[in-house]
Amino acid sequence: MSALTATPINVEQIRAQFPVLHQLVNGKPLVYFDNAATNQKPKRVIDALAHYYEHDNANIHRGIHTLAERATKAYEATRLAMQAFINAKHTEEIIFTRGVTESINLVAASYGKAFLNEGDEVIISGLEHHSNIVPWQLICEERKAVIKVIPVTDAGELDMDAYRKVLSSKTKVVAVNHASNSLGTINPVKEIIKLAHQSGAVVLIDGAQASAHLHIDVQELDCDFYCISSHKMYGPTGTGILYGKKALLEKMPPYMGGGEMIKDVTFAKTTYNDLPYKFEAGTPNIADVIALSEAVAFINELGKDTIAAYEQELLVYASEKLAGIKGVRLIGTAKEKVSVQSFVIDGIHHFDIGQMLDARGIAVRTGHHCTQPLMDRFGIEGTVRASFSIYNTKAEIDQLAEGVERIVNFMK
Ligand code: C6P
Repeated sequence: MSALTATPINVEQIRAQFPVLHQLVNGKPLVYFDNAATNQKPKRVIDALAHYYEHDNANIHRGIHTLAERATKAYEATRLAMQAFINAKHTEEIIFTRGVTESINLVAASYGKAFLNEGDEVIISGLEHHSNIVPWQLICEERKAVIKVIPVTDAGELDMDAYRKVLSSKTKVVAVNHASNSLGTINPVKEIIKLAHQSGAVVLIDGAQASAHLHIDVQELDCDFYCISSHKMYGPTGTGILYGKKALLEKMPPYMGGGEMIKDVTFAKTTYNDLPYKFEAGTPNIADVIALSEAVAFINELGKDTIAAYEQELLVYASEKLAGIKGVRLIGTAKEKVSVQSFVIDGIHHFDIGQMLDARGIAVRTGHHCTQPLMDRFGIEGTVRASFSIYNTKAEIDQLAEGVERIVNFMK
């Protein structure tokens, strides 16, 4: 794991900003370790939602009245904030979507329709979430293109030699995640992108598990598309972005038709709006987009290095504690990881472990985590997954370890 230098954090001060953390669950103080599914929201994000509905609620880009102008300005301010967050070159490269799932579907459907042909190949990896598998299956079936998969090693890393071998002039798209939701593996995306470009393919990066933890610089990465969900980076659910290189987005056909994405409509012919509006049909999720600005500010004020350094400390502590419990087998032991640790206990079903932990107020995710092919790769049905955030503590990890140990002893 990488050594990071960062300012020490005051975790109690951070926890104080998250109202949801201060409650009892099943009579015990909540320990929230399901951050990879969705992380919790600081009060400033919740306040921004309420403020919008109490003061500014109006449709955007349409009205000339004051409220409409205020709402439009705040909505577009988030576009600028997201542009800076990922260092995109042009503002119109930021398209608001419902999140990563919709962003990937948009690219697969639109880019795929325009540029995939019979016999072309799309490379994904064995670490992908279903959201980065199924949209490609849908379009490949339609366009008679073929999916190829980069295999995963026992540690949960991508087999880069196999990737080099599978790349060819037939490869048109490479779509991989920046970090795995089930195992936490950080993928060598810069290298993946460079190799894909040498073969003439475009690259989509699923950044669902990266945006709250890792620096993202789309110009430095040189990726063609990058997808983010707001709710995994302290923002509201139901929104996120697709970043796409302007030159590519301009060539792609619209994904959805409706208001806002048009210039002129007649029954004979419709002309489409400029970027980014060409891909933003209908009234968007205005309030949530506006509140996302506050999530970006929260992350920026703490600093990604500080967040990553603290979360790495938690990850190492948790992995060592869990590995020390008799019967616990860690799944996902890559060298570079975000703060996610999956494990299984042979002979005890992951659902039972999850339920027993919940009885102690500890929230973890259990199951296949929408990565069934990855579970098949490890010959398991699912795992227990604990994922850590900036507001978690080592004392909470001690409670998790104690809970797991008791479950092991109880079920013996
Ligand atoms: N993973 C998890 O518990 P949406 O639902 O569109 O915001 O994100 C989908 C998605 C895509 N890629 C990766 C790598 C993801 O982790 C997720 C969401 C959650 O792991 C819910 S299944």
